[in-house]
Amino acid sequence: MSSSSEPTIAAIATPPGPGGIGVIRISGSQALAIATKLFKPAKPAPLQSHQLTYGYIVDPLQYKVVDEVLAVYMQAPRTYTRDDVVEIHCHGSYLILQEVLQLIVATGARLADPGEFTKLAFLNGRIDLTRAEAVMALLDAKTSSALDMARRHLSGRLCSEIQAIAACLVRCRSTIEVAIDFPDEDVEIIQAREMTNQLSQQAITPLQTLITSADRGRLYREGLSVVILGRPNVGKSSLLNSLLGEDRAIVTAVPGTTRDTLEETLAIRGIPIRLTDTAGIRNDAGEVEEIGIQRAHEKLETADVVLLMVDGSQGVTPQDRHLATLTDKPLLYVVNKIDIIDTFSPNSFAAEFPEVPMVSISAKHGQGLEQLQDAFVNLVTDGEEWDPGHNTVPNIRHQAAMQTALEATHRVIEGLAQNLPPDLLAIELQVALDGLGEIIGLTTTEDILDMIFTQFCLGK
Ligand SMILES: Nc1nc2c(ncn2[C@@H]2O[C@H](COP(=O)(O)OP(=O)(O)OP(=O)(O)O)[C@@H](O)[C@H]2O)c(=O)[nH]1
Ligand SMILES: [Mg+2]
Repeated sequence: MSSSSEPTIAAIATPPGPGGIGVIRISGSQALAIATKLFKPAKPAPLQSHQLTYGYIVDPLQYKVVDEVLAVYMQAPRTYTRDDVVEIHCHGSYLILQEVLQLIVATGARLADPGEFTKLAFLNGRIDLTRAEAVMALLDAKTSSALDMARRHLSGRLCSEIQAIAACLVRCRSTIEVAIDFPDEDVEIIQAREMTNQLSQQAITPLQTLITSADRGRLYREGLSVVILGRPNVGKSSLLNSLLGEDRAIVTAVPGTTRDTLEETLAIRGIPIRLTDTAGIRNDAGEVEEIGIQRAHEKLETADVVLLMVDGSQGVTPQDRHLATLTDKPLLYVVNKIDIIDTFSPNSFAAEFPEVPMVSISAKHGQGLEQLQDAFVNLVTDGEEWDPGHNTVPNIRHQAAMQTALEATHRVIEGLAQNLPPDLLAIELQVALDGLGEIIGLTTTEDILDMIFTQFCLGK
């Protein structure tokens, strides 16, 4: 816990804009003293810890009631930061909140930096660094999968997995230190094979699983950019609309309807997607459409996956074949308008792009959309079953530190095989341990902490 010389900090903890309530949070040794000067309970009595009290915020210089509020004092250490905390629930008006915050600052608090409350929770030892990061991931989560991942970290799951790996490394290091201290012992202190097994099973394997999981997690957290590509009139905009479930893009029977790129976000089986509809690509387009086609080409550059659409009622044309050569991104081949084909024979289409997974749909009537989504997920996950709710998913920072730990552990195993002196093995083990320490915040530098916490929003 911070000493009384540490400043008491304050911030508005709710988002800007009108709302039912707006909460101001004060944390630090002066929190109660400041609140007592400004908050007047309706029934005069001292604030009781962890109890909500009804009253008023009164400007002490002007004897003016600024707002009718509820206040809660939470005595350290059972608080978010482990310091004394007071939260004042005002009316959710930005002007009122600003006024109250200014009074709090005039009474001795300092404005909190972004993420400073959570940073205190970390520095005061209430949560490890993975849990502090989970708070931000939780606030940031845009899909339920991202939320599941954040919840898992917040529950301390990643931290405990890392601690289990570290415990194995620490055990090995202790043995190695004995070998360093007693170099002349006859008995072989380091049982190389036994130690190699332990390191493989209890460090290498779990680290590899976590590192792979991080890649998958990024997919579910950050999502993919997907572009629908095709000749004019094949039904690209219709597909965008049916995936969105609303008439977002203009659809007409006139080729060249879409002249600009149009981007929308949605989720396919929990994967966030930025889906771009493009102008149909053809040679004899007018000036505006030509610019749209140029933009479509640009979009291809940044796409992660391309949905190559053809009009099934027209068969595959030379122009369709040309489009398939425009990109080297993973392709999903979408045969549209199967509702107006008398006898649809998938094989004749599948033969066109044999390497590319194919689905047949009717964008207009919503047929085949489930299969399209399945095929898409299959394509981007290499067909691997993966449930974001049941995997611990490190973020990119954790992943980099895990990679360091993994490589160092591999070097220990190589060193054991080559009978290297124990002090060299100890150094590598320490590198691995430092990597793990960085993840949970034991060996993290001030720069990295700053980088993490400044990404938070104010008041958190
Ligand atoms: N029968 C049938 N018609 C469809 C289907 N999908 C789209 N269409 C029709 O095909 C025409 C063109 O559809 P759009 O979605 O505008 O096609 P587009 O590829 O976006 O066309 P451009 O923007 O001109 O490149 C419209 O008349 C749609 O109603 C389908 O699955 N079946
Ligand atoms: Mg269109």
